[in-house]
Amino acid sequence: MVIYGSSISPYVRKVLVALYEKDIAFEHRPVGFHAADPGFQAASPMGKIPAMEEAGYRLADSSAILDYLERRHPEPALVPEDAQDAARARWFDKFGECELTRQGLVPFVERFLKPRLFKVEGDEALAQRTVDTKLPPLFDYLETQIDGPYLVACQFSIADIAVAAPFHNLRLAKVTVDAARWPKLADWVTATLERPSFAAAIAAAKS
Ligand SMILES: N[C@@H](CCC(=O)N[C@@H](CS)C(=O)NCC(=O)O)C(=O)O
Repeated sequence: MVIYGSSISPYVRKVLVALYEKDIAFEHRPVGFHAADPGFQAASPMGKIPAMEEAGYRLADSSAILDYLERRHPEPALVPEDAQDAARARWFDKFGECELTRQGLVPFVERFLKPRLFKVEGDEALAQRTVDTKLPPLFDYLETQIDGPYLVACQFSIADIAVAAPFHNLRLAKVTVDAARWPKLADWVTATLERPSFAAAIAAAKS
């Protein structure tokens, strides 16, 4: 299996974490979005990362890839068995993408990506405004949802993967979770990003 996409992307990180959790062998091609690589272009119609290819089967989108991995390699399960828990895990996958990553990428792009990668000045006012006004309501919500080591049921799942993934980008943007204001969230983020699967995915981005 070939996985396309730099793991600096939270969406690529989701896929790498699932692969490590399930102990699936893969070849990683850490291309950027819209890369010229023909294999990547064939796998990702919109040029977004991540994408994958396995024996001629091509797929883009982190959630779609996670679904594929779950069906092909059911153990250990990353989607709970119970119908309500499974749907709730999917909700957190959506929340992770549509709310948290969408907002979290703003300070990441302005403070990290633009100056470090694109060598242009970021919009610090926009970054700070997002940190001050857009992220706190999302952190408030998560604080009410955490009651133990995992977001859903008694197992590590796609919910934990999708919600924790953007927090590494937030760290790179010097955004931390204030433990005095969001104690459960702060602990959960620390513990989840320390899992071996997340540590390996984060190390892949550094190299
Ligand atoms: N829904 C997609 C989102 C992927 C995505 O937006 N990736 C970003 C990188 S973090 C990208 O490729 N952006 C390029 C673009 O939007 O054209 C997924 O979950 O994989």
